[in-house]
Amino acid sequence: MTEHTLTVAGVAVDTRHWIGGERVASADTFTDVSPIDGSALGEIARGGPAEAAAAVAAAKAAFPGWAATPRAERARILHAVADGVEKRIEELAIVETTDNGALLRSHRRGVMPRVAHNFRFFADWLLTLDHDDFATRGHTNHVSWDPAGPSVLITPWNAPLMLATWKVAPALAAGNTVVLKPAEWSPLTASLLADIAAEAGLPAGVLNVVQGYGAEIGDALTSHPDVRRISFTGSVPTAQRIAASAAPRLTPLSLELGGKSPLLVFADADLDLAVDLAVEQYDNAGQVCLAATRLLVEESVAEEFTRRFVDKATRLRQGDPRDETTDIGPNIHPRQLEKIDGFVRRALAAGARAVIGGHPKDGQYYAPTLLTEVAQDSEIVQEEVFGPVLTLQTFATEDEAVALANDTRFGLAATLATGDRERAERVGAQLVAGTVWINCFFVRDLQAPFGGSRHSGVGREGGTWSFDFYCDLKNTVTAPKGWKDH
Ligand code: TXE
Repeated sequence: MTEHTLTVAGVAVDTRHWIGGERVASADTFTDVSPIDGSALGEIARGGPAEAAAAVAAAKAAFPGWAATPRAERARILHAVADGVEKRIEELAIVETTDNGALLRSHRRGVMPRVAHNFRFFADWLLTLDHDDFATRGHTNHVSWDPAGPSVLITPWNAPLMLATWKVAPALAAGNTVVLKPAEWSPLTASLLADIAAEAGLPAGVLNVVQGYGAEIGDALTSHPDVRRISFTGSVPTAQRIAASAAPRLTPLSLELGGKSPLLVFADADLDLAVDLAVEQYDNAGQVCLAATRLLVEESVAEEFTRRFVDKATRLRQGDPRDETTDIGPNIHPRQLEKIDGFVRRALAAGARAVIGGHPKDGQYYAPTLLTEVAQDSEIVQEEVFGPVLTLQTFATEDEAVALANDTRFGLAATLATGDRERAERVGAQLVAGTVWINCFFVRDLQAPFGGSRHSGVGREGGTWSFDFYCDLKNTVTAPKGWKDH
C-alpha cells in the first residue's frame, strides 16, 4: 500500500491517472465512496485541464506507432488484454460492486466475462475488416479503414467497465489511441484496466486514463484540437455540453444517452413472461439506460398483470449487492437517491398512486416502485428517473399503444410482450427505438447496432458501426492508365 493506492477486499487499486505509461498524481483529490454503506474507499486523483492536456499529448505521441502496428499484432495484444481481464474477473467484480453497488453475482458471471469478450470480439472483427474494391469505368475504388486518431471516451457509473470497454476495445482495435475518463462516482475498474492493458503489452500512451469531475476536466478533453473522436455515454444535458464544446472543431461524436422505453403488454401475451420482463426492469436498481420503465398494458389484462407483478416484485430481495441472494442493490449516490425521490414525490403530489414502494429506505436504497394514475404528459412519464421506478398505463387498442409508446423525446428501446407474431412485426415496425425486443429483454449480439434516436443519442455502437465511427474511411481511386511499366 502506498499513499496512491486503496484496497477493496484485498485488491489494490492505484488512485492516480495513467498517462503515457506512467502513474501521475494530481495535487487535488476527491473521495470515492461506496454506495453499499456510504464508507469512504479512498482519495482519487482529481484531474483538470493540465492532466487532460498531458493525456491527449500522450495519446497523440503514441498514435503513429499504434496505427502502424500490424492488425494481427493489435489483435494479439487485445486478446492478451482479454486474458488479463479473465484472470482477474473476481477482483474486477468485487471492486466494481463495491464502487457502484451493482450485484456481485452479475459482475462475476455476466458483466466481467463480457468485458473480456468485448476485447476478443473487436480483435477478431478487426481481422475481418475488408478493404473493399469497386470498379468504375476501368478505375478501381479502393476503400480503406484508416484509424482516426486520439479518441476521448467519457463513460458513466451504471455499468462502468462494461460501457468503457464497448468503446475502448473498438477504438484500440481500429488503431486509435485513447483517453478514457470514467465517471467520478465509479473510478476504480478503469484504473485496474490500465494495469491489465500494460501487463498485456499495450504500448505506453495507447490507453490513458484520467480521473476527475466531468465539469473540471471534461471541456479540456472535448475541445482539444488533437482529439479526433469523442464517444460519450451519459445524460442528455452533459451530451449537449460536450457537443457544444466539440462544435468549433467539428469533432465527430458518438452519444449514447438515456431513455424512457416502453414495455407493451398485449392481452394475447404469455402474462407470466410479461411480468418477468416487467420485474426485470428493476435490475441494477433501475440504473439502466435501456430499462423499459413505462409499462403499457392492454386494459383487459391490466388487473391480472398488476396482481401478478406485485406478487413477484414484492418478493425481490433488496440489500447488500455482495450477497448472492440479493436482487436489488443500492443506488449509486445520495444525490441520485434524492433525484429519484424527487421524481416520485412530485408524481404522487400530481395524483399518481404508488401500487408498491414510493419511498426511500435506509441507506442508499430505494423501494421498488410502481406508479399508476399517471398522465401521459406528466414528468414521471416523460423523464428518465434512473432508479427502480416504473409507471403503468393502460391502452385499449394497438394504435393507442403505439402512440403512447412513441410519445416521448427518447427512442432508445422498446419491448413487446405478445403471442401474435403478426402483431409483433406490425407494432415493432412502428416503434421509434434503436432496439425492439419481442418477448425478451437485454439480449444482444455485439455484431448488431446499439444506440438510440431523438434524445437517446447519435450514432450506433457495435460491430461494423463501431469501426465506422473510429475510422476515417478513405476511397483511393486508381486509373488504369498513366503507369510507366518497366
Ligand atoms: O451523468 P453525466 P450523471 C442519466 C440518468 C442519470 C443522469 C445524471 O438519467 O440520472 O444521467 O447522471 C462526465 N464534459 N444517465 O450526472 O453527467 C462525468 O464525469 C465532459 C444515463 O452522473 O452525464 C461522467 O464521466 N464530461 C446514462 C459522464 O460524463 C462530463 C448513464 C456521465 O455523467 C461533463 C449515466 C462535461 N462537461 C447517467 N460533465 C446512460 N445513458 O446509460 C460530466 N461529464
